[in-house]
Amino acid sequence: MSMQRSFNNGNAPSIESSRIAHSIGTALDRFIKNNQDQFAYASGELSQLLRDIALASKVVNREVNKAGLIDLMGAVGSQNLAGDDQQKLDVLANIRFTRALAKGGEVCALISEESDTYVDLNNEGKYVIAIDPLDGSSNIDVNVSIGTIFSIYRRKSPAGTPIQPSDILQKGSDQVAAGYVLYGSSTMLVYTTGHGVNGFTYEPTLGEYFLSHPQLKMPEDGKIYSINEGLANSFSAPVQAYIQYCKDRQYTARYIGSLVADFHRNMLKGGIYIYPATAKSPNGKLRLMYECNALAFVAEQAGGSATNGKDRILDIEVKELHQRTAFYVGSKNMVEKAESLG
Ligand code: AFP
Repeated sequence: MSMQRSFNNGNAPSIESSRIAHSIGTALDRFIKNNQDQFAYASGELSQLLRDIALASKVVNREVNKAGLIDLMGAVGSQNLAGDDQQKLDVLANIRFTRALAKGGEVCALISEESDTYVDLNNEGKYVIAIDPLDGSSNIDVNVSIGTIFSIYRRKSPAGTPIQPSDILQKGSDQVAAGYVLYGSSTMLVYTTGHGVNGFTYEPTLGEYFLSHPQLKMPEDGKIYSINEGLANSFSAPVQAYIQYCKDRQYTARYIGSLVADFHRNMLKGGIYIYPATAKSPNGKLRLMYECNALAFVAEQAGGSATNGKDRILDIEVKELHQRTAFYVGSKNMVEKAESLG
């Protein structure tokens, strides 16, 4: 068959090329380039920053995939500020992302779960990033899905001047982009720049992310609830009432203990993830700056909702880097129902 026939350039072909070779979709690089003019400050730096994150995630993905083979499982023997045992892969992922962002030069300050204070990168950089380099680390050693979560802000002070608290402690509603990487049965990068949510699946033999989930929408309702029910005795009465509400309707309980994985499933299928205040964590367990804000932005952009059980997550004032919050995120109607019992 001639090239002309198979690619439909001339007369109508009898066999379409798409039936012989499935289209593999738009590569992430091309997608970012094609959509660059959507950004308020379209100078190309935010595009480059997204590429840096994608590149670092590919390196982390490689390491996650061979963790069992090269002694990357297990704890380092230290704890991060939140008191969690640091795993080798936590530390490694933090190094990979920090290095990639430092090299890129677009970021002036990095806030990470793994660092007590923010890290100065390039003072000329126009962006601030908050990142959980490897979330769900208790799942590393047992080959269960884990993720990376990131939020990107534009700095408020002029580039080249000393970084101010107002550059660092920005509200979720100030995010210019946010997303996550899910290291699961396949690896996906999902992000938003405030113009909907797009998901890209990693093709390891080509070493590239391809658009697989354009303009993701979260179902308005769902039948999946994700909560650590083992802690139920210390949940407030309204949270217990909502769990009972789910049970009365025979909803499905699904809880991985990796926020990214639970969130991603609920976004695709319709569901709610709740991590409420508990006796052990009276302000909630999850971190506002590098876990909740990013997913709240993605959720809202996909038509979902994210609150602390009362207030919108993106409106919460940030007072400290490692601030915790209760987190209700998922299908709009489910979050509303859970809140209505409060
Ligand atoms: P780690 O990264 O320390 O494992 O924390 C994971 C996490 O922040 C989030 O991804 C999970 O949904 C949640 O904590 C699990 O917490 P519980 O183990 O208390 O249910």
